[in-house]
Amino acid sequence: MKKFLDLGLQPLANSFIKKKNISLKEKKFKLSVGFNKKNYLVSIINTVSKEKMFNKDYPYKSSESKTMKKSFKLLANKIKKKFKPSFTIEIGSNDGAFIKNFKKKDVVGVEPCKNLAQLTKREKYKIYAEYWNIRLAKKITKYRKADLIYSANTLSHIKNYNEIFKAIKNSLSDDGILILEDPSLLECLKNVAYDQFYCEHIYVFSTIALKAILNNFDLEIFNIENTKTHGGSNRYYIKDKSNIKFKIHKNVKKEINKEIKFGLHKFSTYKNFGSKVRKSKKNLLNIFKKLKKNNFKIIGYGATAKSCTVLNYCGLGNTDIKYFYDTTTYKINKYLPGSKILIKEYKKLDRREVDIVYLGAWNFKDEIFKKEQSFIKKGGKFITHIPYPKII
Ligand code: JHZ
Repeated sequence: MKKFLDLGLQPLANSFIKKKNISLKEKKFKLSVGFNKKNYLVSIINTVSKEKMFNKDYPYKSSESKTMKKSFKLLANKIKKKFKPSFTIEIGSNDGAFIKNFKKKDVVGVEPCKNLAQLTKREKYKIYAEYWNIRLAKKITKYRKADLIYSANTLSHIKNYNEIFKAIKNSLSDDGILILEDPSLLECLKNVAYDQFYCEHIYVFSTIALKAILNNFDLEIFNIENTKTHGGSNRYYIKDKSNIKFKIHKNVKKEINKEIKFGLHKFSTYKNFGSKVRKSKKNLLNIFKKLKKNNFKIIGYGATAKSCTVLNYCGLGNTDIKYFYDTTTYKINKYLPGSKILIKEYKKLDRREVDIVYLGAWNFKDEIFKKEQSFIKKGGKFITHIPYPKII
């Protein structure tokens, strides 16, 4: 593994601080990112144990955004129509945003964050509040194998992918398929979205890396869709090599060619990305410096895990951004890790109170701009660092 990016010392991205703990010393971890030239995998170098990150206090809920809820619903309907699965497993079911679109008897969820698992269990869905592994997979599929395994934004969080894919392979029926969805490394590099790297995101996958890993399990990608979610993701349709029901779509080759053309197989591409990230930091800090000189009132929008990386890497704090708005109940009245910026309950942006807003949730820019039309019409502005720092 060859390092190409050093993002400094970072707290756990979702460890929001309670007021009573604000003066306690936070645990911080080295965050650097490397490239494995054997299988093209990009991953963070020092990982934190899963128990520290995914436990009963996990704050992130997929249903918090209209865009996500809608996209899960559309996908579930498409899958039901196209593949007609009689038994579906979701790995990382979060608060149920995806599985709630299925009949209770046809689906089970796996969600180790007990607070989230509880939300879906309450609605009588079958949820295993455990980490996905071979033992659990055997338990779930003892009487029937899965026609479909779905997992979005989860496998990139799990260090031991060998165990994960073995468990998946053992759980699929003969014609069964796996659908994976995770941020695209190509989009991450194109957008200089270095904030896709934080403690939880152990991997940001490329197609070429995933292909190399899947090959070890006789699994293969048979189709790929590029989606807009989370700043540009790929949805991979995967099957066992022995499964001849599905032909390999030309999209797969197309995506691989795009990645090779961009240079995702070469270390020099990542080195170049590293320089772009350092430049991005410098330019973002310059923007804040200028705005502060003019006494503009700046707040943040969306206390994302991603913003934890940006704020801590750039050294931005509560003298730069007064507070953040976020709709997630669990985050409200807590402080962002590291930067210690207060998170307030969301209310519509008011031009009389705010001049400029840092987009922590830049991936929901369209949804947010739609919601904040009146602020924008009255001259309110946003700061984003994607694809380069600017005021919009
Ligand atoms: P969002 C999380 O990352 C963590 P984050 C995790 N590791 C992962 O992989 C991705 O999700 C998928 C708020 N918001 O989705 C809600 C508003 O306040 O970009 C959320 O707190 N108002 C599992 O945290 C945050 O922004 C709004 O109008 O980087 C969005 O977080 C909208 C749209 C969102 O993921």
